[in-house]
Amino acid sequence: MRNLYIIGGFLGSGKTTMISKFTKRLLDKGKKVGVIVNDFSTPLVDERYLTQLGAQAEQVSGECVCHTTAAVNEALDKMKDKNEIFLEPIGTHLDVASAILPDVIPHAVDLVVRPVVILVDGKRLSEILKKDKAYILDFIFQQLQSADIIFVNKADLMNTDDIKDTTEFFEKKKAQFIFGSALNDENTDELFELLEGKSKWEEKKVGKDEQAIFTHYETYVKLQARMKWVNLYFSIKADHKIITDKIVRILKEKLKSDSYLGHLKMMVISKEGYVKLNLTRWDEEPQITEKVYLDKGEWKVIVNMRLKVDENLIDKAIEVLFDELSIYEIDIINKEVIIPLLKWGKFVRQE
Ligand SMILES: Nc1nc2c(ncn2[C@@H]2O[C@H](COP(=O)(O)OP(=O)(O)OP(=O)(O)O)[C@@H](O)[C@H]2O)c(=O)[nH]1
Ligand SMILES: [Mg+2]
Repeated sequence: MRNLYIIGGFLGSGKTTMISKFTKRLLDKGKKVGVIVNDFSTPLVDERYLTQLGAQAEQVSGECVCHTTAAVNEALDKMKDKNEIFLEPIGTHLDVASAILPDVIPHAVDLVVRPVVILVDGKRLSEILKKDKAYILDFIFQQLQSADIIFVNKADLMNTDDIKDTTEFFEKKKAQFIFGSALNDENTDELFELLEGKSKWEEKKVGKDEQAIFTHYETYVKLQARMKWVNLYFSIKADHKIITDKIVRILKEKLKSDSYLGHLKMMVISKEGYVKLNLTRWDEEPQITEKVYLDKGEWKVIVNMRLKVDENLIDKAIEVLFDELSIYEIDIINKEVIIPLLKWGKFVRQE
């Protein structure tokens, strides 16, 4: 039997961090780990990072997994030899379990579906509850429909007021929830133990006669259309510290005042190592994971960014960025701005 763990949650809520922690534990126990990552385009920082850790990563790209169960089943077929399989849906997924499990369970009969975890960035939720970000709150509601377990992540960043506000929020929803921190391993042991149980979705014995449902189109469209997706991919000969500093500084400078950041992810990779950098709020310090043996050399740089912003502003920011980087030997492989829209139940790219 193979275990399937769905780890969902909004952009930057900590899905990849949580999956990487569990991946390391399971690899240490000699298990074979696979991860299905999902986003609109490639290459993906999350995929590269999880691969570096020793997991087999399969990408489902082009749309949310909640729209493309066939691609999920294909990815599962490629992981027949894996004991433990994680599925990380795109951060703007909706009710992912009800959207895919009725198709996945009859297809992959050797899978045990473990409790579906939906992560919520507790700090972001507290901020949203204070400000008027109803469209994101609507989205988080829909994501929580899938949850067997809600993990209120980033508890280390939350003050007493934040804890109080979010507790009231979840109590009103009559949802089961745990506070903790994927980064600092707070309550992750507890979560790991809970994952030994079975999902309510499996117990429902969903089968072929029950069609996968995809609800709340309007909420989905509204948020997808607002959160633009920016993908940059280039190679550059320079000091990796200079590259990462410049990229974050320029993007922050140009976008901070007129955008809402979902997540900025960056990975710079050479033959000798990598640097991964994440930012989920413009006013926080970037979180950096490093495994670098050499300071200089040629680096492949991947930037994945999701944010609510005017398109012209992104174009300008990218122009300035490449202008400043042009003093180094730089080869731009790909740059794209995607505005995911939903049309007749499918995403279309707006050119
Ligand atoms: N302070 C703090 N930061 C955390 C915690 N968990 C994750 N992070 C940070 O949050 C950022 C986003 O984490 P990811 O794991 O990449 O989030 P994600 O949900 O996979 O993001 P997307 O794939 O873009 O939707 C990273 O900088 C993490 O280091 C936590 O418990 N506390
Ligand atoms: Mg991720």
